[in-house]
Amino acid sequence: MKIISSEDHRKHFPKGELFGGEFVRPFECPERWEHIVNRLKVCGFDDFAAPDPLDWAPVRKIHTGPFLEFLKNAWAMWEAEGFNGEAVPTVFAARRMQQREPNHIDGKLGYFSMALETAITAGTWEAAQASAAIAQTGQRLISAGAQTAFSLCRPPGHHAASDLYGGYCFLNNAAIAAQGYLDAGAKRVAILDPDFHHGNGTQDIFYARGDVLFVSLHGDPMDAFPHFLGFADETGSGPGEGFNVNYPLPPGTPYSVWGDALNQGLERIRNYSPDVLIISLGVDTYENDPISFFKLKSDDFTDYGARIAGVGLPTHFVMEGGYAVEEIGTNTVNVLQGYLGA
Ligand code: SP5
Ligand code: ZN
Repeated sequence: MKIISSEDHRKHFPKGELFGGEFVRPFECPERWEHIVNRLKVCGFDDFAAPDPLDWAPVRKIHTGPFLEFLKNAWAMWEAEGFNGEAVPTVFAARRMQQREPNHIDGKLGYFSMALETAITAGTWEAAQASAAIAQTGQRLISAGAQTAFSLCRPPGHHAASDLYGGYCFLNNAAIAAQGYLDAGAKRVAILDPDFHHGNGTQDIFYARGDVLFVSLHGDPMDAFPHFLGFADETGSGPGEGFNVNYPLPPGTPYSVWGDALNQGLERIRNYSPDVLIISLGVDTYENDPISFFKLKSDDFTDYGARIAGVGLPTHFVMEGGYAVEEIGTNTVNVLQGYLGA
């Protein structure tokens, strides 16, 4: 299995994440990547490749022009204001307020974000572009005939919508890959999102489309981030009706229950008969994840990797979340090994 990866992720490493009313060291940190790479090497994965340059055409179909322009300029605008800290919003276009992009960076940050734990720093935009290129390079390999690939993306992507960042995400890597498959001739793409958090960005991007099926298993938004999307009655709209499937699950969910929802999701994917399956691979479902509440054990990741293989589709793994840093390598590579039958 080809692993697509780049050191450029290091350019995004904010000093602070707003958590419990304090700025703490971010849960989403560069060591996550290091632990995964180390574990891959220990387990004999040696087929590493650097990403190709980013192709902007699919990116522009997923994200709006003003949003891309904002991400490109945000840090320079923030610095020009003379602020000392990292770029974090303080004001939002909440209910009954205008949805118009302001001129001032304070307004822009609020206008384009869905959460304020995610700081923008000097290197954020470069790292986000590299992460999208990593997803896209995996897509090209599979579009050219490979059965599988692992895009080791960082920063992650599934909370990013067409014009929103947050939840540690800037560009929606999995959505950009999905668009790439369609542009390369695929008729139908399925995205399975087993990250602990609902993939609100991916859902929103494809909500009215029938050419991408989105299936997500996640902490019930009544109890878990992102809190405002991911309910079971969100089934798609217009031509996308029936092509959005959410499995919100309660605090303490063990693998026995999670695995039943996975089986249902995989059955839905089989019936859809897609050309390719993208896995938004977050491993924050792990029992010791510091910000999540499912109870999966390390061996469960191997088991569900095998279940994914059972669907028999070309499968593209795209890295999302997972914050139990010591175990992130084991849990991530277990999914890949389960898939490969190793
Ligand atoms: C890609 C991804 O996994 N993003 C997750 C972003 C979560 N950000 C906010 C988390 C707030 C968690 N509050 C947990 C309380 C634990 N007691
Ligand atoms: Zn997550």
